[in-house]
Amino acid sequence: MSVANAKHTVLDPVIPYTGPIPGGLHPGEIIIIQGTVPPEADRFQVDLSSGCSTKPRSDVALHFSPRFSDSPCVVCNSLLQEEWGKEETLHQLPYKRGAPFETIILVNKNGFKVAVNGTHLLEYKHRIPLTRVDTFSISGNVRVHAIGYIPNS
Ligand code: 9QG
Repeated sequence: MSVANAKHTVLDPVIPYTGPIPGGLHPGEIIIIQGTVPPEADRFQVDLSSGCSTKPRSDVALHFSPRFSDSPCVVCNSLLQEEWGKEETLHQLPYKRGAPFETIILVNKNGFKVAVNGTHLLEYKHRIPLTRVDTFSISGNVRVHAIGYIPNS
């Protein structure tokens, strides 16, 4: 699977980036993010949201946040009516400061599956119906070369 398979790609976006997910998200679809972590990175985050409002802030179905300082981890959560839910923290970090990465978010009926550099990392059960998710954002300490949307066959 690569961005070459993508139906829609966004190249070298300025960070922070927010844009529509073409056609919304359906089971079997994949979002690929190719980027590089800057050498001094503290954290970055990918958000799959319901709209792009900032005030009030849109609900976030998947907040995926790799953190590099102190105890490296990946935190996932959802934002509902401007309140964060319970964090799901994985004390494992496949990203490296200064290194390129490829992250794949696979959309399933029951949740999101995330793989980094070809290895499964985590699964996050849906807390917000997929039908509400239409916006992709990436922000924080990250450089992004390409975002690709691969439809379900
Ligand atoms: O810290 O944790 C995820 O549970 C919060 C952070 C928040 C999220 C949240 O401040 O930060 O990571 O989108 C946000 O508001 C980001 C930048 C308990």
